[in-house]
Amino acid sequence: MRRENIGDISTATRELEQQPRAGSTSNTRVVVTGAGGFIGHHLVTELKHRGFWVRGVDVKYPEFRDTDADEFLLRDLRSPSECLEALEGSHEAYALAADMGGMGYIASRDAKILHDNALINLNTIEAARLSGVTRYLYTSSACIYPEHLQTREDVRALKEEDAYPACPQDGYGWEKLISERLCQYYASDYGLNARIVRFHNIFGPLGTWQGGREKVPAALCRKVALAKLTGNDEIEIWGDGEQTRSFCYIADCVEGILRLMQSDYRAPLNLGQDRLITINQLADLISEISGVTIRKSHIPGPEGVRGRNSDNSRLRAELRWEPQVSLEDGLAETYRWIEGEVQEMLAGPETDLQIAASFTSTSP
Ligand code: NAD
Ligand code: GDC
Repeated sequence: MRRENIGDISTATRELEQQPRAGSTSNTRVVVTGAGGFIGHHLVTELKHRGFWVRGVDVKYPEFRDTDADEFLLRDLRSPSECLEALEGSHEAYALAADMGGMGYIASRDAKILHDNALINLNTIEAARLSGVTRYLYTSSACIYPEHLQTREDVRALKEEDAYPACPQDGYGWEKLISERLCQYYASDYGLNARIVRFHNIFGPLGTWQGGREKVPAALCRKVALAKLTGNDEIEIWGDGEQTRSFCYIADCVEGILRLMQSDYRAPLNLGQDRLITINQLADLISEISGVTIRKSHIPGPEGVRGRNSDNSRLRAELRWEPQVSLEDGLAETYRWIEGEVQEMLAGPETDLQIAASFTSTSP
């Protein structure tokens, strides 16, 4: 069953909050902030599989599936008092809430993103300290790495120590870097047992695939699916498509988060794949999976860094593990889900068709 997005929190929507349910085998009470979002939703599901009692917190319910959380609180974490309610009584906290999106979103909202995400993280970590949380995991980003190390397609993979001297990407990256420092200061000054993970472009089913926040794997799956289902074989790609990235499947992301939380490793750690590919190659892979031939049209758009890859040496050394799912397998799952969503949209009312038509020009 789908839930509607809930933008603002009202008394009425709070009454929808779910009651605790049976099925927890661990006494550990875990809070996941951003549990209405892509990674948070999958993380909640996996924590439940592993027997934890889980509270999800977000300003909205998950968009595509019901949550598996025992309790789901609609709270705005920019508010200190709502953060205290969110963290109250918890033992472990995963801090995922953020105003975030792909390049089409973060490239043009520096002030709002830095302001809102700083409030979220300042309030969340303080509430965790006051609530006596024993383990805390903060989700940072590859966007904290200096832009001048990411100017070529054949970029050297980024090691954790490359973060300094700092010159992060956009207001989004600056906030992530300062919130990393915040975790480290809370650890040294207050003894907070904190972990910091730096994600590199995570993708998979149940992630945002339209509306402006989607990252390139979902955007290209949507465009290829539209090409297949409408017969218009042209898809638009921002830039010349020779920019490079690595992409990590959601199941690996969740596994990595849980391994890091269980470990004793406290410094920032990359979590991503280390296979570098161009955006044009990514489009070709998705086209192959879909079974439809596409024509690429390169148009101006926000490109971000020219190349970015994850150096996984420290990840392998510290967690004795690295992401396992191939890009092909991950994309096949993701494409299948997005094609189903697009199909549903095309079968929907006229307004949805108008949205679909607008996707033929996607430059923001
Ligand atoms: P997402 O946008 O799907 O989820 C973030 C959630 O935070 C959303 O559901 C949103 O409603 C919630 N949120 C925003 N403002 C809030 C507020 N004021 N109070 C409560 N909740 C609020 O993003 P995601 O892909 O699931 O990312 C999760 C975390 O990982 C984020 O911190 C993000 O910056 C980080 N990250 C993700 C990626 C990626 O590739 N997905 C890469 C690097 C870092
Ligand atoms: O949006 P993104 O996936 O974010 O874009 C990757 C590259 O794909 C960019 O160069 C972009 O121009 C190109 N691209 C081509 N066509 C399209 O239709 C499209 N849509 C999108 N979205 N991109 C297109 C991300 C941040 C995240 C997060 C991760 C960490 O940057 O936006 O918030 O923190 O990095 O890895 P990307 O990889 O630049």
